[in-house]
Amino acid sequence: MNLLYFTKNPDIMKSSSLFLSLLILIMLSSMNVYSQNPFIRDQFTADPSARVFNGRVYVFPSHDIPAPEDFARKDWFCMEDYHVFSSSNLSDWTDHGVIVSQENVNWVNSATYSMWAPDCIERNGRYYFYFPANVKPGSGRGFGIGVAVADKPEGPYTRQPEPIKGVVGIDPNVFIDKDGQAYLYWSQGNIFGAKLKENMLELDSEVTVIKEMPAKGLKEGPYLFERKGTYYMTYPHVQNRTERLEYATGDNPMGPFKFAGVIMDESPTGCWTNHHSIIEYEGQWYLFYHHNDLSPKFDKNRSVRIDSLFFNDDGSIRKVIPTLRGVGVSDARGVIEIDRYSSISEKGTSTEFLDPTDTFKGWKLILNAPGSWVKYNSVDFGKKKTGSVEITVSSSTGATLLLRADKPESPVISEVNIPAGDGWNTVSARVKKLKPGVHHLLITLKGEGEVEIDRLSFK
Ligand code: FUB
Repeated sequence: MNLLYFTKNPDIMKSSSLFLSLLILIMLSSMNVYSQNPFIRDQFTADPSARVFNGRVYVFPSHDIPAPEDFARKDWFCMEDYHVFSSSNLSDWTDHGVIVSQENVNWVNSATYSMWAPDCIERNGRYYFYFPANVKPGSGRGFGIGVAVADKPEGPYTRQPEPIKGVVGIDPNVFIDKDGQAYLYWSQGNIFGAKLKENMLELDSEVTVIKEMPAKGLKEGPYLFERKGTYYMTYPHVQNRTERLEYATGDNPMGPFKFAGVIMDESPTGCWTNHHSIIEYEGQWYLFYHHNDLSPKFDKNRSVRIDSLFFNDDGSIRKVIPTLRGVGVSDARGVIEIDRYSSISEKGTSTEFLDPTDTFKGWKLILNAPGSWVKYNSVDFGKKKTGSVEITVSSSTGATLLLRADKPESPVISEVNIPAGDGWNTVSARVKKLKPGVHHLLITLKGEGEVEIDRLSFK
């Protein structure tokens, strides 16, 4: 296409700006817009390190990939680069692309695909991204921790030529205390810590084993934060079979820390690792963690999640129960993935992948017992009247769905009659007597039948 001609002809300029707006619209609508768990669904992501920078939440996860031909360990973690994601509402996420790749770090042994859990922190307007990886053969043993520096959270990042001296291990975590002293924590079976120099690139103290933590069982993935003068050292720990998230508290960033409790239990479905971070954003605390939602048969292909976290009055952390619904408010005019529900009836409700050969296509929800129901919390119906609902469904028997707002005893706002048929159809129905604002949505199967629901949206 001759771009010069295109931009000089006024008629074409008009249509090109229309074309551009359309393109932007298409790009926006194909963005990963999810306020449910997992919140990134076009790639595997793990070990989410969340940070609040300039009023936005940035997530620096590691990036699991299926093992390529040249990687012999098909049953192991395989990670070659890092993306960064950001959001201002925890519902709409932007992928800023790859910020560091094993191919462009001199000291990394790229045959090992070992770009494991990273972290990032801001100091004096610069962003320091810490990442572990296997060092090249002959230049030392095992994992080193490197740093890449940028002027913006989304990069571009400049890699330091060598990993940090004196550090052998994985899972870097950085904390800057109120007095400006920075600390680096990492793990290798146990949790280690040291002070960092002002330049954020070198250690400024001896390496210490963090004490007074549970003595037995693997501990990794440290994440330290401070709240009301208490330092919370949080970490995944294998107490029984797999990792659960625990925490210990102390009066000093280097401890000693006293075991204080469990933040999240072991995965009920057996995902061996968990790895997390904790932030406060706009007055609410959140736990970022991972699970193998998109790869239930292989727990080295994981996906990042968010749930709200609460403190008790004495500063202890309430256990977080993992949810599919996640956090954030869903726009009623957007796509509501009802299979990421808040709660379901005991009987007659299940979820399945839409296409088991391509899990990235997502899930469907199935209702197949009279009265079976699904509840989806926090849908924003806006300020205007809601007139109709469009629901993408499949039902070989035909079925009727009743939609209600907030409570099971609330009046029906829509009755959706789904004719019997093959494959997916979009069915519309009128919505009545629904007050504007944010509501929980309840969908109940009326009478007999079976229906599969992919998604819905209001108008
Ligand atoms: O993602 C690879 C490793 O698995 C991380 O470094 C650990 O924390 C565990 O999540």
